[in-house]
Amino acid sequence: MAGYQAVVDFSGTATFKVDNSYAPGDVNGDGSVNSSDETLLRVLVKPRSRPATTDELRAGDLNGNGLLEYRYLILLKRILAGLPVNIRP
Ligand SMILES: [Ca+2]
Repeated sequence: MAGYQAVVDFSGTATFKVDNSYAPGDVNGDGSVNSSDETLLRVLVKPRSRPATTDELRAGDLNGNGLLEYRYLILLKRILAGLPVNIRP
């Protein structure tokens, strides 16, 4: 599971918000976008692959349409190459 664990020790009332942070393309959630993310995305876009986790979907869904699609591999390759991407829904 991507993300960080935090140990919280408190007394009384406390309010805190935990927000999963992710970067577009950081599919494995390790804090950087690299070929490992491309490898994982390549697995996840296959029709019979395991379902993506919520964080994997957020990071790999490069146009925000709620899906992981094969065409995102091309976008991810462009991101890795430092090239501009034109992301469309
Ligand atoms: Ca990564």
